[in-house]
Amino acid sequence: MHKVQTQAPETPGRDDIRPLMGNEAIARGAWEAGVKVASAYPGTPSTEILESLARYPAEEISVEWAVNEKVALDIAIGASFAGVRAFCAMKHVGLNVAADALMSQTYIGAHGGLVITVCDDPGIHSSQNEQDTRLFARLAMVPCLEPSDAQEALEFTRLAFELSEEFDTPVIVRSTTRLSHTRSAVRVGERGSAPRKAFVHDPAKSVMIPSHARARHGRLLEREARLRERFAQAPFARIERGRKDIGVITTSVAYTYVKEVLPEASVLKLGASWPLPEALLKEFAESVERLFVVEELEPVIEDELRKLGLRVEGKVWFPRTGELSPEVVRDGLVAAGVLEPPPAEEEALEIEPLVRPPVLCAGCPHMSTYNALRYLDVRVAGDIGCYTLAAIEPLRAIDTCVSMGSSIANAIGMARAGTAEKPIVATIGDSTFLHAGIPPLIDAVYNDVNITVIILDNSITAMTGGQHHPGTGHGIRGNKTHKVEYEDICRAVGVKWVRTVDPYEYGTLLKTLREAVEYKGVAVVIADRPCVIDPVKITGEPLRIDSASCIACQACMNLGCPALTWSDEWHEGHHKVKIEPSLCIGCTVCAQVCPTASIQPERTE
Ligand SMILES: Cc1ncc(C[n+]2csc(CCOP(=O)(O)OP(=O)(O)O)c2C)c(N)n1
Repeated sequence: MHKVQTQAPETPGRDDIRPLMGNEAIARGAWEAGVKVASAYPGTPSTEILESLARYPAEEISVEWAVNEKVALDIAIGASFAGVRAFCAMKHVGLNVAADALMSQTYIGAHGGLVITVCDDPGIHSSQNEQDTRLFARLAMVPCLEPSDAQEALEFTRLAFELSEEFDTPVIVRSTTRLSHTRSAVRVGERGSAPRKAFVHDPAKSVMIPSHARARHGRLLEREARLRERFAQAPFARIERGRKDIGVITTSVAYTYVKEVLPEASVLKLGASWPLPEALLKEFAESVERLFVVEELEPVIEDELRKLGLRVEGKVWFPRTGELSPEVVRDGLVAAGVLEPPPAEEEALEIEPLVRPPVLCAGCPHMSTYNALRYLDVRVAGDIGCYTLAAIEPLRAIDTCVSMGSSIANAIGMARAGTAEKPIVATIGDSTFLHAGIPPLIDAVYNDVNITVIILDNSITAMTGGQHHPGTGHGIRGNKTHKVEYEDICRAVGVKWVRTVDPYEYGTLLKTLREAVEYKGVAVVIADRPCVIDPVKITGEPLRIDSASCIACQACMNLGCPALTWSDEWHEGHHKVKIEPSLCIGCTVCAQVCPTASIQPERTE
């Protein structure tokens, strides 16, 4: 009988089966592989991987949040040079940040096993795009493993370390939101003891100057050829013979959809999507009459098959954007004439879930800053974090948002364009500022640009669920560590005008922001107030609105606080407002913007 556990014991038995999320399984696989150093920067859907690894004993594994993904990868690379197994995790766009290191390290290879888990987000559940990491793997000529469920996520991660050492290469394990966040039964194993190797002084391999790099490029091609052969073997390739007239090549979670929708087809399940086992692809293609490829996002496998001169049907039936699902795969196969359309009454039963629009939390300290910016009528270059929600109703206070850390340099560009009809402000969260905001701040000072930068310091990485960063003074295991001071950083890079304000003090905030935008040069305002999910949050009395004196001006509503809702009462044709006491945290910002002093603590009644 298999044991099903909800809590992870430290020493698992042989038949130890646990309900693990894909991300927990990846962490488990890395731990079982004997990984010694793990680093990551949070990003949905990858964040829980490092959080899970941090639950293993500190004596076994060093687990730390890095300041950004490039730093995370470089730390893992350093540990690999030093001869231990090293791991880093990131979301797909994190690989853009880490790409520079990856593109060189692929030439260098791996001494201690070097594994990078990258979690893609097809369907854009919580990202700025839905790029396909498999294309990156191909560009970097780095093997890319694609588990289809949590069990494979564990096993492939463990195997990735072996591949990395055997083939002298970094290895990417690609997950997706669906896999990372789905929980299923996973058989776990013991922690293996990976050998620690001595540092090898080999500049021709480890120092990428042109003469060394030229020689290494050729080695990559040899490595690619050897990997192709390996990826034709189990567990990276499996043929499941079925109908001869229909064959499907598939990978990752798409495999499970194919099995659900078309269980009778012949299937070639690939566990690695780069480099592809050409001979096996050909052999399978020739063994079936009609060949389909079902893959999420880009036609990576399909293009490879075409290059081999094979007839294949893929993106003509299955979308290149968004997430696949059994329904989407079935629709494609219906359109292709392989399946009959489902009976009409079955379709009538399909219920579309109601999508709840995202909102800032009640009492979120970002609200007052954006409310004040709207009042000041400025051009706002935004950035990525919870505060990006200020772009939508009712705040509508952000004009642009590109990628993490873009805001300050975007503001510089707007100022340099010379067409600004309004003062230019960049808003950036504390984690984002540390991630990629410091170089553009240096640039703004260096080039003497006239912009205001607002650092929204809520002492947490809120967007991804509340992780520590160098500005919180704590590490991933809750350990106390050095806390970065933003004022010191700003002054150190030459900013002359720096002020810190509490965004819950609306009057002071507004006055400070006005002074900042009037200042000629780089002005920095640090809006310092812990996030409402932070343990040191404010817990004031909930407020209430005195309906008799409320004149329905709705100034409080412009804050976008979800604790404020419409009341059933009216004033001169306009809705009055009420406060939901179970949501209100008593921040008092709404009371401060109320012109009739109608908002008071609940207890005064
Ligand atoms: C390159 C990259 N890495 C990670 C993420 C995921 N992510 C989005 S915003 C964010 C940080 C948010 O923290 P902060 O700037 O402090 O703002 P807050 O959400 O706390 O308001 C992260 C990690 C991303 N979108 N892009």
